[in-house]
Amino acid sequence: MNAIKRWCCSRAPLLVVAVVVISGVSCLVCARPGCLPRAYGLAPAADPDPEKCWSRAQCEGKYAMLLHQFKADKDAEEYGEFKELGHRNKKKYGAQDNLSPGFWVYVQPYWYIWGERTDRAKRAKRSWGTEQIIGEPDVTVGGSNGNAWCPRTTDAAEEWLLLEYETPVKPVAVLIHENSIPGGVVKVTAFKMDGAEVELWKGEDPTSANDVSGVSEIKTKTDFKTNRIKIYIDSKNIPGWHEIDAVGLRDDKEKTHWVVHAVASSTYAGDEPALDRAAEQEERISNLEEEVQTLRKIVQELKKQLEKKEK
Ligand SMILES: [Ca+2]
Repeated sequence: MNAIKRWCCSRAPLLVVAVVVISGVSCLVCARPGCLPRAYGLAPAADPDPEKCWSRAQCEGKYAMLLHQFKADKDAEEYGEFKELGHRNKKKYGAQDNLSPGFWVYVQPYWYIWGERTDRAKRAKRSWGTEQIIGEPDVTVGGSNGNAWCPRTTDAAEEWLLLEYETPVKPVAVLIHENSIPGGVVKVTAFKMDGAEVELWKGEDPTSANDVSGVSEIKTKTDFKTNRIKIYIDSKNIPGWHEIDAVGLRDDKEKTHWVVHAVASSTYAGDEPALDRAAEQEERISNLEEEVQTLRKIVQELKKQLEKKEK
């Protein structure tokens, strides 16, 4: 035992020096300090750039209107660093609840659930549908207009709009064009590129409920990029059919961006169309593929057991 202690004590300073040198050394390939210890499992891996993950998760523009994004580091063990899973209708997944049906894509360490496939035929615009909020304002006179979004009921439910913009920017203002019964907006949030929802503003709508119409300019200071904004409307407590024509996002270079995709809590145009047939078939095929893979594993396992018995 004493011999072991002597050996260890004589080499301990050398070991300490080695660990310090390795943990501080820059990798010869990527020149990042600490890369070498991570490669040997001595330090946790840094998360990849969330904006790059988001960009990859769109699958070269195939998917749009991000409904949910959440972290699931351990799923890399099953799916690797990238997996396009297809359409799924899972309301719950791990700690996540109330998930909407959509197209699932995994880019380590995030799951993305997209609401739309851009290669599908676009349906005709419905008056007061969510799609009426897309693009620049096109209601020129205050008052109810089918070129604006309107919720299903006057005052029966809390309403919200989730709006997607083409490019992530640092916003300095959100411009809400309220063409009929304004005054209902009570909160505006933005989603960071890692999926976190951040409150930008909360309070009384700058446009009065007594006005015919107006543009509520919500000024904000953010130190992060976003391409998704959520607007909350206190429809229950502020009576009337609130209509919104368009929502601009002014960036830190004073350029205003307009909505490219949108979903809402409800719409006066009626229910959102049921899952289209192509998505239904895609989901059935994906489920069958998973079942076939599971059956293959079971058959292989049974074969092995049989071979053992025959020997
Ligand atoms: Ca409009």
